[in-house]
Amino acid sequence: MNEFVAAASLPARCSWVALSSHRDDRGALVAIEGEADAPFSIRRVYFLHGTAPDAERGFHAHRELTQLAVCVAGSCLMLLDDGEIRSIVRLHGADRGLVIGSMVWREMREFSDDCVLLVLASEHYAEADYIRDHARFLEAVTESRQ
Ligand code: T46
Repeated sequence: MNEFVAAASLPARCSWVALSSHRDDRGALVAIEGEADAPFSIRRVYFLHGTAPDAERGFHAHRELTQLAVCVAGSCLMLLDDGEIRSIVRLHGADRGLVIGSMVWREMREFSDDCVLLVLASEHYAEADYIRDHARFLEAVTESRQ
């Protein structure tokens, strides 16, 4: 993945969210509230961990789902593609989240050994919401613009 990392422009329906870290001499605490930090009501939480450094994940878009991804430990790269803008961003730091809206293709690579990627989701898990074929994704994006 040799494309520009931390591209200036994100695809539509994607944005960074700054998360407040409550730090004192005991350490740090980061809270994420639905309909505030996350721009949706949180219906599901999952996290990726123990990912092999050469593993590639994602390779899909969601028809309806919006998510907020926070790399609470380590780092990984995420490619985002809305059919018009294609960006690669590095996720790292528990004080910054990435909102990934509907109809955004994502691919994840270059997980650090210690990477823990926390994801808050707007809906329960539904395989029917996934588009796992990139050509079909581009067709659906084109149709939605007509
Ligand atoms: C996404 C990226 C960032 C469940 O049973 N429940 C769940 O909530 C999820 C997310 C997954 N699963 C099962 C389905 C598969 O058997 O866990 C297995 C791995 O899921 P998947 O191959 O979709 O994992 P990733 O890392 O490719 O994608 C995941 C999310 O599925 C996806 O929504 O945006 O992380």
